[in-house]
Parts: sequence; C-alpha cells; structure tokens
Amino acid sequence: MAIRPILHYPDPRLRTKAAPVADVGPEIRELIEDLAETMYAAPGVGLAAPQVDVPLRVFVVDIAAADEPSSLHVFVNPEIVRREGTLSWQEGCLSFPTVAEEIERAAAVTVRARDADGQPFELQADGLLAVAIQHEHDHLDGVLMVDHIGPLKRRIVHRKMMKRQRGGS
Ligand code: GNR
Ligand code: NI
Repeated sequence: MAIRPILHYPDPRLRTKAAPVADVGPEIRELIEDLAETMYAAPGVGLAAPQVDVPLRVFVVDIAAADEPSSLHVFVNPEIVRREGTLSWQEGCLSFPTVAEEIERAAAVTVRARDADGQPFELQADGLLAVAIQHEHDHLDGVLMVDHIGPLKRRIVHRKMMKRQRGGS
C-alpha cells in the first residue's frame, strides 16, 4: 500500500474524462488500496482515481466520523441511475486545499457500480454520502467543484489556487 500524491487545481489532468475499468484485477485492487490509504491520510471523505493521476472510473468514499468504525465504499465503473430532490452542502475537495463552497446537488441518489471483487451492487444514499458520491462521480468526468458555483466565486477560487501554486504549497 502507498500514499499517492494528490493533483491540485488547475492541473489539466483533473479535467480528463476517465475510462471504464475493463477487469477488476490485482492492479485495480492495488489502486483501490492506495486510494483508501491516501484518503484516510489526507484525511478526506472520498477520493477519485483521477485525483492521483489514474484516468480510470474508480473512487472510494468513507463518511464515518472519527469516533465511528470506518466504512469504506468502493465504486468501480459507477453509474448514478437515479437522482431525487436537491440539497445544498458546504463541500471541500482535496484538489482545492483550503477551499470550501456551498454546492447544490441531488438530495438522494441511487448508484450502480462494481466493488473491489468486481461484483455488481446498487446503493441508495442521501445526506453526506449522496453528496460525496456525486462529488467523486464528477471527478471521473473531469468536473470539479468550481463548475458548480457562480462566475464570481469561481474567479475568486481560481485566483486563490493560482496564488497558492505560485507559493509552491
Ligand atoms: O474530503 C472531502 N470532503 C468533502 C466534503 C463535502 C463534500 C465532498 C467532499 S469530498 C472531499 C474529498 C475529495 O476531494 N474527493 O474528491
Ligand atoms: Ni474532490
């Protein structure tokens, strides 16, 4: 297992549309382990493969609080098949350190995916789990937090990230 470096906005690799996984084999299982280890170390509630420079349709999510047992969800080739209602949540992103923005999403989703054993499953989620699934699913299509906020806020976030990049952090 290894912690992999996380790409930061405006790295163009975050804009790549990720390709489906053909087969959940040893390489994909290693990627899943590394995604989980990197997410827990950050710490974050989710992490998508494109954020660690792997353009494949894989992400992990764990929304358990610090005092709860961990509950890792693995999604390979996920499809959001149902979206219901709307909710607004203050989101962060490991590719936008120090940024937090209120973003509107579906309040509940149904997602179909394969797990780390390649087995298909379907999951219904609401609250933070639904938010995290939509946030991670966006990363697979090169869609980022800033694409969901207004032009003024987007400009502020863009400038902040450019300044941060110049500072080398
Ligand atoms: O750690 C994260 N926290 C978070 C909080 C609210 C909504 C979404 C997220 S996902 C983010 C980790 C990340 O960047 N995943 O891509
Ligand atoms: Ni993110």
